[in-house]
Amino acid sequence: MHVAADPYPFAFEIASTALLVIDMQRDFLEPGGFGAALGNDVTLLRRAIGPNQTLLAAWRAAAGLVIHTREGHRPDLADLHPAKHRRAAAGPRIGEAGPMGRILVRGEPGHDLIADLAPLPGEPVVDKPGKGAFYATDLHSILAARGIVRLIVTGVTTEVCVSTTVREANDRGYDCLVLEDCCGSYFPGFHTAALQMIAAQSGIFGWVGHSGALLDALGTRQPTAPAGGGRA
Ligand code: C5J
Repeated sequence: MHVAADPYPFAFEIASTALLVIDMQRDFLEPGGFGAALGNDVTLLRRAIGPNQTLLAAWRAAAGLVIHTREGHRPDLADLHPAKHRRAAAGPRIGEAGPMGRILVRGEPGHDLIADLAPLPGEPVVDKPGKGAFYATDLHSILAARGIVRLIVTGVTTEVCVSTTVREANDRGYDCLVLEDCCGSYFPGFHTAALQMIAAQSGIFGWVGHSGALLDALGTRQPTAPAGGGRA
């Protein structure tokens, strides 16, 4: 199977490819969460929800493996490096009380995945203390155990956790396709630049495409209604 992508079509088999949905958490996407408290416009991230829902439905229907990640820390913050803790001095810090519980702490409401993209039973959820999904997690083992060699990557934010994960995956030998409409950033310019960096130099970190092209490859894209509600 091939998906139209930049810099050239992405070849994959469903059985050896996982859909990796990065950090679609309430604290990043919901009004009143951590991201919003830092002054960010969460609508820039929420644009990715609908395309992810459509993609998840198609990928699940094709019996593809779905893995979700969440950025967060142990309640005792033992896995929070002081360097990470010190930053974001202008806003609420990790572990402090926020509108949806302690910020980016496992088990708190804000740490959870948004209801629109809730995992199904049996879909692995990887809790990660860092930006990259491979750092200090069992993601590599989960993928190896299932014979996964390619990743389709979506989620937030494009230039932070999506980008870091793709770079980590690249160095571990995975081919990654990042779907631009299924990712989001509080900074549109960073979103564009991060995607350009992935596909530049003949795909130095991977491929960039659109979910519509993947739906086409899976044969599940709905035909667009003719303009003006034309009749057949
Ligand atoms: C951030 C993330 N932006 N999931 N996390 O801190 O990209």
